Amino acid sequence: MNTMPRLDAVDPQRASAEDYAALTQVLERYGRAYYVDDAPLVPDSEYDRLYHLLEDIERCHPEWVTPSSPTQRVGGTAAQAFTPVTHRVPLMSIGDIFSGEELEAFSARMLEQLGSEALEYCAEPKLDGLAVSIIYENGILTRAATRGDGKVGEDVTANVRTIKAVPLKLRGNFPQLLDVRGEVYMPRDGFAAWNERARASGGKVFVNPRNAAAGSLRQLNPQITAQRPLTFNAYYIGWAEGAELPGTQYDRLQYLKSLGIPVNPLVKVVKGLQGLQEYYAAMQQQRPTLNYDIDGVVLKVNSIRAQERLGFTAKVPRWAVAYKFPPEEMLTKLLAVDFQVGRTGAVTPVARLQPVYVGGATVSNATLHNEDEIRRLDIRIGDQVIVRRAGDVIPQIAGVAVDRRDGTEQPVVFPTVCPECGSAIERVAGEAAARCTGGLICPAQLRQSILHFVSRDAMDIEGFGDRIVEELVGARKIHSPADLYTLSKDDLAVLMLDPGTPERRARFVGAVTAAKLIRNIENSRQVPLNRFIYALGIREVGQAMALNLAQHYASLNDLMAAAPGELMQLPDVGECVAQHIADFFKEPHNREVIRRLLAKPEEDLFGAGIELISVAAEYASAEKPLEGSTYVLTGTLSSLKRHEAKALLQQLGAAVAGSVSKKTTAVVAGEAAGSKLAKAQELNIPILSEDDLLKLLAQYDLAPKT
Ligand code: 5U1
Repeated sequence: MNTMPRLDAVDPQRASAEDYAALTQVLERYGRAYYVDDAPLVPDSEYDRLYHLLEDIERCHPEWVTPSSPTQRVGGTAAQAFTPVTHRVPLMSIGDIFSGEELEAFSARMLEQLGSEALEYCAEPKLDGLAVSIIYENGILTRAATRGDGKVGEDVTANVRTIKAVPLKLRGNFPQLLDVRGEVYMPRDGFAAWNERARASGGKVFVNPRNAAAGSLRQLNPQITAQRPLTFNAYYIGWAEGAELPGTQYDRLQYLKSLGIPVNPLVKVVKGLQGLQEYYAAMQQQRPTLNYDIDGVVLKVNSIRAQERLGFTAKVPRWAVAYKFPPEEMLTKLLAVDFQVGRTGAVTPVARLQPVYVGGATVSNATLHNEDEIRRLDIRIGDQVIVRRAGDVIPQIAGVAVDRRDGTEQPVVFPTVCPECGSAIERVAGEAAARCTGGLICPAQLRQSILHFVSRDAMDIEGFGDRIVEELVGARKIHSPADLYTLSKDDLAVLMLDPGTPERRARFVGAVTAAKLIRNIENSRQVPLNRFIYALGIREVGQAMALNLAQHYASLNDLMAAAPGELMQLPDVGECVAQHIADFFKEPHNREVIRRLLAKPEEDLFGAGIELISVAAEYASAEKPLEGSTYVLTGTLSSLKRHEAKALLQQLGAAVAGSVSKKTTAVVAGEAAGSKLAKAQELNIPILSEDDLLKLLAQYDLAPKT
């Protein structure tokens, strides 16, 4: 079964000819899968690692190297289905570097050979797409070709013509003949939307935007390519006739822009080693906020005269390097799959991984979402899996390196009973999630319900984190959210007196903390109806739905008495959510918890004494001056909480969305705003500061009092 040699263990100096041949074959297979089939078997980082191992072996044994070695060609071979195109000037690849030391060596090399001319560089983001050459004759696009092996590529003219970012006709002072090189790529939002649709319709789901771009460009039917959200950035002039070109790389890019050809806006001229280092750091920081994947920066000597003096090696220019970021995808071993039970009983499989450094953090867990995802990935315990982590995004398993299997891998068995309470696990037809049927007798569901109840957008009771809630549920001090309100300092003191093992000691609650917790609980007793409804954790009732319900019903009793048919008369209430709401309030246990939450302590020993503030009257009478507009909130606001800002905007009739699109009226950006702010800038959507928002609210007497 296992055709792989122990490649992890190969020492280049001791490698046998057999190891070398096997490694060559593996790289050829991976290369074909990547370049020709657009279906990579391993992450790029793994390919790079094996490629560098092959280079090391070849340095020790030059006598083994043949012209067909993967190191002896620039890219992949041209596919048969497209007409081959011989590039007039080869499409070069570019030398990679991975460390600060290699950058210093590059800068020192340039300084040594060019003196002061080497001080100025054109620094560019390295887009993770597909390199193409596009030819314009007398300003008209006449041919586009992929890189192929650098000398011969594939004619993809019909497909490239469908990319709206690529002009079919140049404007301005264009040369008679222009061969422009650049990257075709798929923006992240387009990629996400494409995959979402593909998942829903059972179509082809792409592994990453690069693959999506490559797969789309290599469609034989240009009508299919036209439907894919591809775009293009130029980065080099390969050849030009009949025009005097500017003397620097940066000015040439600006010249291309003047012809109507898109160039990346983050391109910049920087000075010296420090400038190169700062640019790399800035791009690394910006990387998660961009709407496209970049895998490093390209650093080019800016002066074309200096570039010409340095020339090329057999494979790459001497005047440029690609300084790559740490990989966002890595291979690691799947050690086990655990099953976590959430607030509504949904059972989520979680992959336990051999810790691996990826996307700037060590990852040892990744969600597997649900049973269907396990089937889709055909993942097995013991597999080498591709872990992907980009920016702050939760790590995902992007795929399995199937060819690494040796037959010892074990299938993942989805449990039929809850791992926490032993109740049956059920899967409702048409739903992706499997659910534990234990309700609040299940400690996992109880813990999650309590955490939801105390959370910021619900009852906002500070200080009840995972650990304390786990202790209280484990010690049977809490059986429902109502029990929070009858907790005494003594209940918390039990935890103080019994710290137990060193692990439990970390959960020790001090006297001051205990007093603070009790105070926080007391302070939560007065709450707007919408937040209380949200806190109950009814399935599919998020903050917006809770507000919708609270605006309509003057009291909780009215809502509790509503039948599904009545609920469905409200805006945005569908059959499913109406049924969930009615089911929730019909359940005797839930009715009892609500009764206790609202009972006055002086009348009921176990009453929590929560007072609900009706919002219906206030909302019903208010004018809706922002009706029809959509706002997006991002970053941290200092004078009011995000949910408060949201509720106030909604009160004025605005919709508040979670993501930025062309339909967004404005984005309110607080401290440390990230990708939503970047997207707004890209789409030219007005951006409001916190101050602007307060001024807007103040116009309607809604600004919070300070
Ligand atoms: N941004 C950028 N990417 N990229 C890739 N510039 C750039 N230049 C390249 C390549 C292969 O090659 C030139 C140095 C010829």
